[in-house]
Formats: sequence, C-alpha cells, structure tokens
Amino acid sequence: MPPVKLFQFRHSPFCEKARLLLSAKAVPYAVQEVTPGVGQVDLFRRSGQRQVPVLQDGDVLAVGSVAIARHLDSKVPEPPLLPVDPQARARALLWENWADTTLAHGARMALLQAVSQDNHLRKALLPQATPTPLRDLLGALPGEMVSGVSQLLTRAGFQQLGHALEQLTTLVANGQPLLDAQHCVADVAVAAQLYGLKFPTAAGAELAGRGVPGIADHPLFEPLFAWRDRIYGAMGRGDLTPAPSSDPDNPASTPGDHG
Ligand SMILES: N[C@@H](CCC(=O)N[C@@H](CS)C(=O)NCC(=O)O)C(=O)O
Repeated sequence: MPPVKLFQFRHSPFCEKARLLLSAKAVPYAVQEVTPGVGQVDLFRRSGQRQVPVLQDGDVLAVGSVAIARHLDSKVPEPPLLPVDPQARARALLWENWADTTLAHGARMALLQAVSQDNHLRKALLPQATPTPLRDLLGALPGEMVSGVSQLLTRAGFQQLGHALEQLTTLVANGQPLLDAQHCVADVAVAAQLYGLKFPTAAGAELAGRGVPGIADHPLFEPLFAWRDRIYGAMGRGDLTPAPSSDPDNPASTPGDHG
C-alpha cells in the first residue's frame, strides 16, 4: 500500500489536477473516494475544511491542488512543477490561478448545464457509491427537476468561455507547453479544467469524448483537446486506464498504481 493517499471526488477537475501532478512526479498513491456530504464530515475532521483534493503523505497533509503541487515539488524536485526561474515561476502561478478560478468556473457551469440536459452524463457522473436503482432513477428524471442550473450560464457567460478557449487553442496550436519548453503546473492546471468540457480517455469509457455540446464536438477546439491529450500522455495518463479509485466503505482496498 503506497504511503501517499489522495482524498478525492472521482470526477472533480481539481482532483484530476492532483492526479496529473502525482503522475508527473511518478509518485505512487492510493485514492480514497469521499462521499459527497457525509464523507466531507470526516474530511473536515482531518483537514479543517471540506473540499477535495487533500493529499496525505505520512504526517504531511496538503490541502487543495496548489498545496499538493508545492508538496510534490519538495518531495520530488525533478521535474519541477513550478519553474525555478522567478519570472517563469510568476507566469506559471498566474496561469494556474486563472485556470483554477476563471476557467474552472466557466467549465463547471457549462458542464452543469450539459448534465441537466443529458441523462447519460448525469448517470455517469454520479458518485460510485450511488446504488443502481437510485442511479437509474436520477438518470431518468427531467433535467430541470434534478437541478435548477439551466439558467446559470448565460449566453454571455458561454460566449466568454468560448472566447477564452479560442485564445487557448491559438496558444497551444503548435502543441507546445504554455511556458518555455517544459510542461509545468500551468499546463496541468489548464488541462485539468478542460476535463468536463470534453472528458479524456482517463475518465473511463462511459464518459470519454463526451462533454459540453458546442465545445466537445466543435472542430475549432480539436487542437486544444489534442494538446490536452498530449499532456496526459506526457504525464503517463494517456492510456485507457481510468484513475484508480477505491470503495468509499473500504478505503484501503485499492492501491493506486499511477505514476
Ligand atoms: N482551491 C481548491 C478548489 C477545490 C474544489 O473546488 N473542490 C471541489 C470539488 S471540484 C469540492 O470539494 N467541492 C465540495 C464543496 O465545496 O463542498 C483546489 O485548488 O483544490
């Protein structure tokens, strides 16, 4: 059993970011799936807050994806997630911040809206512990009964997300990392937030290739998702294997072997 444990929601982009960071450093880890609600009470007891991801590495607890990147750089210095050069580091941190806030918000809203209109997505994204009858029931409900989110992302908000993705597509069209010659936390943070816009292979067969209509299937964004997929490859997550996950009732059951 690896000594490093990731507390996660399977399909959270921030947890995907943490898994990509762990893979970039080739650190073996186990995952503990946190049950939304009740599982977050235990997480609060451990970490003083209720959000995932949280990484436990022996006595060290890294709370949130930014702290996880810092911890992994101190544990395994090469390759650095944060560039050593101060200016490159500043650029990487600004990119990470943009991805974790503006991009994360737009992508989350767009996915929520897509989920409210797509039974298949809704069922596939439910926590693993959801009993099959409840999964079937929730999948069958009309979108507006499951969430009142259909008005959350305005047309302007969707357009703003589209414009940002267009700029990103232009920036990465040559397939290069966002900064300098080496992939760093900037690339990982951006790639992770694209997770629900078009699910990567690593999300599993039920989700791979699906996502937000108008984005996942728009030819304009193909180079962006191809770039994202290359990052997964570079981080050792380009294969068909979904991230390891454990039974929430028996968290020690599945050692993570990604890295
Ligand atoms: N700033 C945090 C954000 C983490 C975050 O937003 N986690 C979400 C899942 S994507 C969460 O735990 N939401 C549950 C809640 O807020 O209760 C990071 O970088 O890790």
